[in-house]
Amino acid sequence: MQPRVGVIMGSKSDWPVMEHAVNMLTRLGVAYETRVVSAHRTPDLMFEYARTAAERGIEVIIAGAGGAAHLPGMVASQTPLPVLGVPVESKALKGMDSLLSIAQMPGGIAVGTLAIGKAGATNAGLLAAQIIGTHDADVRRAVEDFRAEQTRNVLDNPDPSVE
Ligand code: RP5
Repeated sequence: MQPRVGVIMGSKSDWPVMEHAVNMLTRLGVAYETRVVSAHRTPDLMFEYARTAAERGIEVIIAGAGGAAHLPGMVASQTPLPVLGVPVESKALKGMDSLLSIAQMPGGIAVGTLAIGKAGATNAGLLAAQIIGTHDADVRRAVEDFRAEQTRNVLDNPDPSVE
């Protein structure tokens, strides 16, 4: 299937977080590709990936990075596609560095910044599907079904002490 979401990350070490984005895309039936693309270790690859993503049929890019996390902003500067940034938790500063690096884009180049870590990666997958759902009824329905199921799960299990 033609990938519609590009899920990239600065290092293989980001995968345990970024796999949650992929899990959500899989659940919602959205085709994706995954790549390690580093802003500082493979800058040429990063530019090539960002510049060619749209013409390859990618519709949304999810970019995860930790520390001085310039990957999402640099990629956003080279593509008209929406870029969703996931701050990966860093050892030294617990991901606050990643969050601020990704969120504090100067006006003019947009990166949609999600929460630090697993929740952010999960929601990046969800938001990518919601963006695609604006023009794809099947994906929109999958998002609506997911949300309805989530609601049902809470309402069907009101007692927190019961497994
Ligand atoms: C960033 O540096 C990556 O996104 C990763 O979060 C962080 C550490 O990378 P490794 O040293 O674990 O490869 O580029």
